[in-house]
Amino acid sequence: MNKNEIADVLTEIGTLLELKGENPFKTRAYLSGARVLESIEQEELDTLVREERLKSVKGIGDALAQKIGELHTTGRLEFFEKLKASIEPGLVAMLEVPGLGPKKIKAVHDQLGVTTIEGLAAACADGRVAALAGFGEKSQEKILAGIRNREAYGKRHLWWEAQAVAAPIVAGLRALPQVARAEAAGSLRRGMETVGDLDFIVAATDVVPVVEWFVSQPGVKEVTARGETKASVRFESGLQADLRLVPVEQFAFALHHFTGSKDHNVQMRQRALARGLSLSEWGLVPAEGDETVKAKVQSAQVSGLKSQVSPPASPSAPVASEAELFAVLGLHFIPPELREGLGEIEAAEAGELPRLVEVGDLRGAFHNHTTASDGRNTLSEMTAAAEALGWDYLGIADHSKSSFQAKGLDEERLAAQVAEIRALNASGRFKTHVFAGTECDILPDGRLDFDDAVLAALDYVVVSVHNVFNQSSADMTARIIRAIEHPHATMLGHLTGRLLLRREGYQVDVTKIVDAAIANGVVIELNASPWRLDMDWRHWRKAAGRGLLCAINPDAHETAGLSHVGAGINSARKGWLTKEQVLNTRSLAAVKSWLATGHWSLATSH
Ligand code: DGT
Ligand code: CA
Ligand code: CA
Ligand code: ZN
Repeated sequence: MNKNEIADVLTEIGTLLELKGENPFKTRAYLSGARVLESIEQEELDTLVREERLKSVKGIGDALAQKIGELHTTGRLEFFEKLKASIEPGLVAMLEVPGLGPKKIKAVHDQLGVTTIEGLAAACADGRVAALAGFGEKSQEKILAGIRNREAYGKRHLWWEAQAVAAPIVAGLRALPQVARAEAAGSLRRGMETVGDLDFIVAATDVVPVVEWFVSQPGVKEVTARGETKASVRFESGLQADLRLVPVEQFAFALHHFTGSKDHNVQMRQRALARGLSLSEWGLVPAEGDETVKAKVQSAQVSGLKSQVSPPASPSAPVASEAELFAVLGLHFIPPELREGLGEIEAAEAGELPRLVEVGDLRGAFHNHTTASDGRNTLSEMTAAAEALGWDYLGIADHSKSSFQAKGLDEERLAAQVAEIRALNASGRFKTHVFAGTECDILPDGRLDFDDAVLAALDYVVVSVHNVFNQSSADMTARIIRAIEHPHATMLGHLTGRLLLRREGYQVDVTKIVDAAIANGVVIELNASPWRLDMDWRHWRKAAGRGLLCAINPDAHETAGLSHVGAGINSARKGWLTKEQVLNTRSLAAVKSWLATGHWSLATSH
């Protein structure tokens, strides 16, 4: 295990011990152990473990050193496994409810005997929670609202997490000898920010072994359907997956149909009908006589499946790929990300589809954190990771002083970091150039967290809202616009502050903010963190069409987080963005000159 994974385990141990009511000194030792690990470099940790010198580190005692060593070497910890097994799963699940920490969970458990989220909801509903010391009406309301949100949000999953489940399944399916083609379809393939369920489409010569393989994947908790052309499973995470098996000549039609979206499919079918053709998941046949409908009547009873629909009797136009399917209907290939029924068919007909930005176009990114604020890897670790990705530049934008909970840097620490970055660049240690920036808090009145002279010493400035979210839309919009108008603002971070499936963003007037950004030559970031994807893809096409420049920023808090740009690319593509509309596709030289002059003059050129 690497140091961040070990730190995660230690943090979880601390939380679980607190849940059990252990001595606070003991629980705190794990949490501070986690912080210590985050602040040293991976190589240093490797050496300390190898030379058995972990105990010599301040804040790491005998017991902790032994556990870190075990995790580092084996990736497992018996103590942790036993601890997890000793706690009711319902209590652990409660940790996900906003407004509930380990102390409060222990209180409701000990005093009300509540062991499940359902039990907790009932205790809130009849007022027993409010009556407990340290709770009250307000806190009871918040817990109940948190439980309801969790139910609503629990039905969907982050694209990033769904992709991590889907990728090995697609690879595994393709490796089966009976499988000719396999693809993940649905919202996952369209790059939606959240995914309801997974949809796999497989062309196979022999279906039984494929279904067998699919339902016995690790993490499958329940097989909800199993037939000759379809199987469905539910994973432990709650995520569900459908597998559909088709003959190879139907593959392109099935893949297109189950990729969706529904709106796109409806428009495609209308287009086919206008040409006298009927398009379905099985094929493309003459519309007259409508074989498709007749065929639907015969339904096979297969165990676990409600009904089974057969393909049409008359042969479909042979179509070997989606590209051919689009071509038959007089369209250029429409990338899955654009298939939302938002004008992509018209653009494909006119030959006006954009050449969408790709991960390989990115040459760096601007908004990233280090251990100086709330990141978990040091400046040199982050730079090494950027270099390994082949990036020409990496922007470091740690938090500013008002974000004290994130160890925001004050003027003095910021100056030291800038000096460190300049020295690192001068040393020639890495091929990747590091830009010195800040993620500067936008104060409640729209002023920035640093004085002009401090900001002027930096290569660039990301401005973001991190507190006082409850302003009116008008006040929040004015606050953000004031920051955008600041002469030192380079880009706006996470426009709405939303956390997908966890927290709605604050209310803002997006159009007004986009206008202000364009007028001031300020970039708006597409925050690529899989939890954010903010500004939302639905705004980008129009905004970029009016001249707004985008930066796809991973907001990485550790080296692994740099790869989150992949999630940002999905959203950028859904927003019809091209390489030219994304600042961090430009060369180092172009970005340097843009930062030095460009965005100031852009304003006057409009
Ligand atoms: P999700 O799973 O909620 O994130 O969204 P999707 O888009 O993956 O939806 P899903 O899994 O229900 O179905 C996959 C695709 O199959 C969907 O995007 C379009 C197609 N599809 C499913 N049901 C219908 C339907 O009733 N009409 C049409 N036209 N297409 C459908
Ligand atoms: Ca789906
Ligand atoms: Ca589905
Ligand atoms: Zn931020």
